[in-house]
Amino acid sequence: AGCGGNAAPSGTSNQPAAAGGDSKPSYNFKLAHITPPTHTWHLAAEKFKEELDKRSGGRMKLEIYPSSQLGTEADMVQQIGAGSVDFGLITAAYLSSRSPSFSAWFTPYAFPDLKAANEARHTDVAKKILATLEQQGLVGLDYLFAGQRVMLFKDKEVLKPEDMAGLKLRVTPSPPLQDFYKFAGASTEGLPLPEVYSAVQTGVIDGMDMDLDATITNKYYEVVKYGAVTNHMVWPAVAMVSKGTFDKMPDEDKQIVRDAIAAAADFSATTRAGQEEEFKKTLSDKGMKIYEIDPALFGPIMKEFDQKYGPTNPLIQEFIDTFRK
Ligand code: 3HB
Repeated sequence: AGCGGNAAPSGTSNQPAAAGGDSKPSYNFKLAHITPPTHTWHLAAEKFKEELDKRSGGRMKLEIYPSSQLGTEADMVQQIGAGSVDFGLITAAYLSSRSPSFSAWFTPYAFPDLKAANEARHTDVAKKILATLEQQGLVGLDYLFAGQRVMLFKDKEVLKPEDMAGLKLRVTPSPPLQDFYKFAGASTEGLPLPEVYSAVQTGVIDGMDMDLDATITNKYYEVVKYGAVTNHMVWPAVAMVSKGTFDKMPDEDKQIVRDAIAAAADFSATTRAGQEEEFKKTLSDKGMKIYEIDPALFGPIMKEFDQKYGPTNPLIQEFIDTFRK
């Protein structure tokens, strides 16, 4: 669907290569994601590649397909389910429309900072949410974070939630993200990342939900004036592997994959946490006004989120109970 198929080298990548004697299998894996090669997640994918190579003594090779080369996230998940692509870094936002418990990650203001979100990877509830992918032929391995969510406005300085009333804002097509802005009185446009730049440039939208990472890598600073660094939600990618690929691997190799992705996830969150001030400065230098909004002003919206989403799903309720202080 949509990706045109064989951008990939010939042969299925998910078969352990036949090995003579009792030597261990070797692998040529493929990994796909939607972000450009400058984005934190791509750097994490490269780290994963290095770790796989090192930890397997050269038996595990990885080819990375960034920038939606293999299609939309829907296309990628389909390919991973079928086993023609082995690994994906897929936004939790997209997954929330296939497996509702992923909405839990968009509990507004659940974490004080990225470090706390990264530590939440290891909790029972985070692991149970990953496990819901199993029914779809996918094995959820781990979470990789980019920066938290911020708000960009083309030409209105929004200082409180009420200022968003009547604005048309791009919000990624995921129910909890859409609701957050609807609770504030904005109208939302469910555009995926590649369509956002021209929509704001031409005035189809007045602003967007974004993170500092993509604001820089996708050059939104060219077309918006105001950036409210609210950090109101985290932004995880889910590292997943095809169940077909994984089930065929010996336990020792599965563990190598798990350890390599955990190293990449730690690398990603730690690197990104250290870039917050630098990213804000980059955007100020590009001419944007960068400012903050007091989280307390979003108190009623947090309450509305918890009341609407908690009762829909036991894992979302468990997540809220675990992290909402
Ligand atoms: C998004 O806002 O849709 C998005 C942002 C990222 C990475 C992927 C998608 O930093």
